[in-house]
Amino acid sequence: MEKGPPEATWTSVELTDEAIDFLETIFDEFDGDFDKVLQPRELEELFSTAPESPWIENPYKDAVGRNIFGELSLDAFLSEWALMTLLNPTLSVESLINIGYPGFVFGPRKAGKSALLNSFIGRPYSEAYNETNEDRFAVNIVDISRENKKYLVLREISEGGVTKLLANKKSLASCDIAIFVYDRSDESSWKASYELLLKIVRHGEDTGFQVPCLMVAAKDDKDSFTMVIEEETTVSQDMEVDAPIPISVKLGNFNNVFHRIVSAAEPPHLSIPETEAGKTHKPFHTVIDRSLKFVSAVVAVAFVVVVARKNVAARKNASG
Ligand SMILES: Nc1nc2c(ncn2[C@@H]2O[C@H](COP(=O)(O)OP(=O)(O)O)[C@@H](O)[C@H]2O)c(=O)[nH]1
Ligand SMILES: [Mg+2]
Repeated sequence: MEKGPPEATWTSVELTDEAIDFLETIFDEFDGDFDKVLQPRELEELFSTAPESPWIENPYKDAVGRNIFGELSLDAFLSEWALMTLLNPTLSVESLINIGYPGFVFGPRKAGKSALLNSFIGRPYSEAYNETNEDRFAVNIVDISRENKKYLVLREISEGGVTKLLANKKSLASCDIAIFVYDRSDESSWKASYELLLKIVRHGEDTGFQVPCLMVAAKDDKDSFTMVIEEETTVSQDMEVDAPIPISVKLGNFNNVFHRIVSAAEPPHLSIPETEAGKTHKPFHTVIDRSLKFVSAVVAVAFVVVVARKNVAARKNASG
């Protein structure tokens, strides 16, 4: 079979600005002394949550240029990802997954999803409502402890986007944590968010791709609707999901929400809710261990391909 140049296979995948930023953010974050190169020690730290650094052996060890101290520039760093993508896409995806957790943010219109994503990347709060019309990602680092940093990739899913998402049986395979946001002052927002939670939990029970879930009670600065606490308690008890986390982006009260999101995403998964039907239908629960291995065909592959393409562009520039 005739094989085209590797570039030909890479260019078929769409890339996003968020994806490009992702690996650059990683590089900068682990470049602790800001010298624009990653020392072997910094690289080791970067992969400290992976089973082992994927680049300590050949073909990766000698594949890219390093300076005399064995340090990697950003270009070399991106080139290693590109090579890994080419030679071993599975390893590439797994390596990316090991340093990040993808989470989906569900909730009805105006619940406060975008406000949550914006605050995650340090954007100021805005009173004005801007509808989110397309896929929106927000990526940042969450410090669990000094040694344990995790990349959390939040993806806002509009209420209308849920049906499309769930049309694919494996859509939740690329999700480590599902977050359900609602406006605590608005009963219909709460009801809609609860319906979404049920939908996702049922989908998980039907497909085997079960996801830990967290509920976020947004706009805690406003008066809650009367029944909210009672209903929240009932639901969290019935579904065996943690009590909703109250936050107010407006007042800057986050109640440790990002930390709690990452903790819930990390195995072992203690926050997987169950419907009544699910409880009586055990097999799915026991068989499927949604470990990180499955995760993120969508997000991670996008990232990987970005690097590959960036590298192609860089090489073209260099040779042209
Ligand atoms: N009072 C108050 N309003 C908020 C808060 N967070 C978001 N909002 C407002 O609620 C509206 C909808 O927020 P947005 O995040 O865009 O909702 P989304 O549709 O779920 O993405 C906007 O006008 C925000 O200013 C909050 O913590 N307190
Ligand atoms: Mg939005």
